Amino acid sequence: MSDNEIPEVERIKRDSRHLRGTIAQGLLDTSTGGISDADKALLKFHGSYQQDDRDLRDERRRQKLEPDHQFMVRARLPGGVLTPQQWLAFDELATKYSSGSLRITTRQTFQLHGVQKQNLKKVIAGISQLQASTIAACGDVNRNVVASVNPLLSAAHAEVYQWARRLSDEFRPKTGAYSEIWLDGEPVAVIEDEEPLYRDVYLPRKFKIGIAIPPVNDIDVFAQDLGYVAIIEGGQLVGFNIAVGGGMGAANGERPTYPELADIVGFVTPGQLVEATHHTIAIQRDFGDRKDRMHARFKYTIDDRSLDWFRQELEARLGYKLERAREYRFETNGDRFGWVEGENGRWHLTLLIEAGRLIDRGEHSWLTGMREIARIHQGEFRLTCNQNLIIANVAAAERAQIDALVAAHRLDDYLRTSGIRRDVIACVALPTCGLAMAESERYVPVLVPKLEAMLDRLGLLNEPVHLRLSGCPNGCSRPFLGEIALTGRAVGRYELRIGADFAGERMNACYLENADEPAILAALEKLFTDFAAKRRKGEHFGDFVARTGVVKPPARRPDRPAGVLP
Ligand code: SRM
Ligand code: SF4
Repeated sequence: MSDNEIPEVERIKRDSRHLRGTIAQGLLDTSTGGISDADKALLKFHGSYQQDDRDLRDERRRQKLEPDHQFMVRARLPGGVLTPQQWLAFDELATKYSSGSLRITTRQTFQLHGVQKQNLKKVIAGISQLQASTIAACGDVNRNVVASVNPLLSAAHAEVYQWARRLSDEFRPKTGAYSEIWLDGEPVAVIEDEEPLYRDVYLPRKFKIGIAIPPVNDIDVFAQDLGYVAIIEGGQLVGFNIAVGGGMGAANGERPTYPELADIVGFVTPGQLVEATHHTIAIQRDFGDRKDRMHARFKYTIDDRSLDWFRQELEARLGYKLERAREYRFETNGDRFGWVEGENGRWHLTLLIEAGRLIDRGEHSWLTGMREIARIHQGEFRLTCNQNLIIANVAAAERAQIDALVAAHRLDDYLRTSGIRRDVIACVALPTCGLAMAESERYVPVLVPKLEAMLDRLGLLNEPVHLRLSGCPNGCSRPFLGEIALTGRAVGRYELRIGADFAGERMNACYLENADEPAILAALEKLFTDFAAKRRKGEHFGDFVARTGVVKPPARRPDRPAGVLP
């Protein structure tokens, strides 16, 4: 391909000497708070985005100042697990160098926002000293591998977590650029096979892997490029069903892009997992669209060629046929709150963290509270893909002490919450996200009380309903899997979507386009009223609106005619 045919990002990757670019020099330039455009693209592979505070953008422009450049730093925490020592160190980095919060993401890791350029190296090096990393937390590579955090921990759950770690380590970039730039590693000559899997141009687009353990689909396994459904028989992990080609992003571009759920193509044993993953990533490396980034996700590679093509290509590379997928059943894609006892008699407490934002605000001293808990806690912490938090592995005798701290810092919202508040997921959006068209995280405390009042009037206050908010259609809160979802279109305007199921196996459909709050509330009031009056026993809201034909949720791949978008 000539340079004219490929997007700028492909050229930047190719010419970057395995992600080095001029990042190290750019960090030393004190004349600006930002870095060059090429380095911005490469920095993502190191786990950071250059952003600016959009609340201040217009005012700074008026004052002829450069934007308020700052950096978001995302950690790579496979399976979302961290120790109390790591917690305390993240807390210290956030308090010293960021805008004062730790943000749990929808891929069960931490983001720090508002880091100034002069502190970026301290933060990334600081995270690396914690036996953690930021490498490939963003960028066109395999990202943080997510895994179910079902607090009903068992030996099989622990094994699944180890596989998530193994995949995360195996498929992280191997370039020496990371240690040279952030850890003062000795520069080494760039060698040809520095990246045996990713080579010099990495993947065409981001690639996401997750492992779910039925019956809890808390990672939304079908939203992953490559999802594994763990199959546990008689308490033993026997293998994984492979689901390929999921993704949530949808944007208005020259070519339509759309959300898509992954489809199951077979089964692998634990011993075959790494090899199957390697070849799947390599297939996307070799066949993904490198001319059009809007069409470069793995879901489009599969849609363009078919699931059968993928299965045959994978089997040819593996040298054996995939086994047939095994039976499984998901019941929910939400989290389970409160204390749960594990198989070995240890306890796990899941806390509700609104939009994943750990901050001291109003009566909630969440950052301080978690610091105090981390100082005494002997087990570990687990971050969930629903932006919540588990204090895991607690001895029965230590529960009371943890409960007291949880109550003292008002971390116990899970005890008082409504059914709709319990399962809200909201992406970051304004003011840091450069792509946000509308509020999301900051809209939760405005919108949810209005919905609660409405549900209360109808006797539905405790009814669990999965609500997801996104500031744009990129889908970072996986909104297309919300029983109710709002995706931002413009300031104060959203697409209202309804009709996903309760377990992350069916997407929703558009009910209202470009709607403002009064229109959204009026529509939901009517739908909730019908739901209260006409639902079947135990029926969830999403299933009700799909069954009664209020919306027609999209068909999944094998049942959909070729070329028809979901
Ligand atoms: Fe995302 C881009 C935040 C999970 C799909 N996402 C962004 C950026 C980096 C904006 C940008 O490119 O400038 C956002 C930074 C906002 C900020 O200020 O922090 C951003 N995404 C997030 C997080 C923090 C949302 C959250 O509130 O938790 C999540 C971080 C996850 C992590 O730890 O790695 C996050 N993003 C997701 C998910 C959910 C998931 O992976 O389970 C999706 C949908 C699944 C998928 O990938 O298809 C998602 N983010 C996107 C997309 C659309 C990709 C596409 O295929 O079209 C973009 C835009 C892009 O890549 O061009 C995007
Ligand atoms: Fe930003 Fe859109 Fe992702 Fe929300 S969904 S964080 S607004 S890119």
